[in-house]
Amino acid sequence: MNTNLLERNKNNPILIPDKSNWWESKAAFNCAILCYDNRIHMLYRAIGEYEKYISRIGYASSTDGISFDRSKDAAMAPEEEYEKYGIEDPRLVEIDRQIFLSYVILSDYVSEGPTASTALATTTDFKNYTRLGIITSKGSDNKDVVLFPEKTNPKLSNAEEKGGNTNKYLFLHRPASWIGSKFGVDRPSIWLGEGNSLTKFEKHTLLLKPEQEWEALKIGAGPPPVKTKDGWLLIYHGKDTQAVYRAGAALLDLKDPTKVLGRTKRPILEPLEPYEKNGDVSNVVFPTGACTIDGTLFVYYGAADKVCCLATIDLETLLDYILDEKHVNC
Ligand code: BMA
Repeated sequence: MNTNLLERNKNNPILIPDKSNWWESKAAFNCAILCYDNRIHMLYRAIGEYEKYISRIGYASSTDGISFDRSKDAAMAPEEEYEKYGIEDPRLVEIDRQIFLSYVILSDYVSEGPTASTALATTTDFKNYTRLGIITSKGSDNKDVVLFPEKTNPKLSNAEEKGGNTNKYLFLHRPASWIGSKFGVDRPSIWLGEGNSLTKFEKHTLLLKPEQEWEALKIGAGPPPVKTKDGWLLIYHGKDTQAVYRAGAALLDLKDPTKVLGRTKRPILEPLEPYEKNGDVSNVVFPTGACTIDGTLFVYYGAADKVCCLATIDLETLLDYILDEKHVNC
């Protein structure tokens, strides 16, 4: 396996639990990233107790993408009734100069094996957050939801709407209950949804399903797709039968993101380092944030559900690799 395609930052982990701050004293992981107004903003999942395992969201920011200054208070804590079992795994995106975060909410305590839904919020200052409600369909047990940073008109809309502004909001999601013959897939897969509003996605296309052994149980989107000259770059995770989480990458057509241009057969990152192999959930690399700085792709990931880490790669190199992999597949 080519597990060293991404290069780990030598300062890893770049963010660890803060024992002096109760709400993030046990774990600080799975961070969202957004480059916005010359700063790199981070929202991360934080745990302060293991009894109920209720997640909150912390905020930190940086000028170099490596050293982060964190805020003392949680950026978001459960407030709404639907958030009462915790708010997890934020993903940040900017659409038309507006900042949005999607985040996971649960139907019960973690110990009870809850189902998941995904909610949306917006902020202008990373201090105040306006809740926009739940955006996944009822009963779909749905997480790993990421919004595209631009409205687009995928081919699947063309037949229906001709003329006018037909651009749609797009998101990727992973409805765990959408399996069986009706859905054409036997394991939780990544779907592309489109909608006229950010809170209602109506039309869905199956995009990627588990194919390799390292993806055997399920796959899910990582950070929101990154726009590149060759297509939308998607970093995603796969879980295998031994519960190991690894990262892979795919490239989607810019104009019609339902079209997959290439996909890595082998993981581009897998648990190797002690901070990835041992933690609250061992053997996990879980990418949730990305940004490009001077041609280098920064991929942020949670390691072992404990800490936040960074790995980088020259963007061109990764794009070439994904397209090469595709050729190998042919
Ligand atoms: C997923 C999510 C992530 C977590 C990962 C590994 O289902 O719950 O928050 O990092 O499992 O435990």
